[in-house]
Amino acid sequence: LQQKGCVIWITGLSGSGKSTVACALSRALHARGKLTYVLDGDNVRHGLNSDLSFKAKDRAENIRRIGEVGKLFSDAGVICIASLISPYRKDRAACRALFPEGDFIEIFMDVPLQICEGRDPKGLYKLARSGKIKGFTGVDDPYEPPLNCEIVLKQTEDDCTTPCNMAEQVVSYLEEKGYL
Ligand code: GGZ
Repeated sequence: LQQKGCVIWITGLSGSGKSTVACALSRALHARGKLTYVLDGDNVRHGLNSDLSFKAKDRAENIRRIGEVGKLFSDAGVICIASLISPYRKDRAACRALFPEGDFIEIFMDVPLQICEGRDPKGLYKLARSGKIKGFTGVDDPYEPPLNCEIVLKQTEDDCTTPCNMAEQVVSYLEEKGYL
């Protein structure tokens, strides 16, 4: 097999830019001739995981299934990019445990809630604040940031880091680690 697979697991709040970075990263890797597949929480919830709610137990199952599917891709030599909120440390740790050392690369979108909420592309924070959505991550449901992840992609009010810049940071990491 020419390509070594892995899972790049992007965790962070709704609106933190996970899907955008996943997409930019996928393009950057294609440009280098690599096979990738993006598993996006929001998309997978329309199909494979359409039976799952946002209660803690169902979020855990969402993450478990995406981890298992990611492992199948990784075993096939594909670079799988999983982007989902995955708010609980123990669920992410359980996913990590499925992979050989080094093949689970956790990325934290370190973006303040205020920025995510300011973006609110689907108006979900607004609905959550007005009580129309219950158990929304960051509003009335917890988000546990990683304590020890491979990459932190930080965004603050006054910086102009783009999703492409962020994707390039990840590409450099993958080069360093021999995945490219
Ligand atoms: C968090 C929610 C919720 C609640 C709907 N909490 O930013 P989005 O809108 O487009 O993507 C979010 C998506 C979260 O799905 P995940 O599979 O990534 O979540 S988890 O890993 O926690 O299982 C958000 C939308 O669904 N959404 N209700 N209550 N996000």
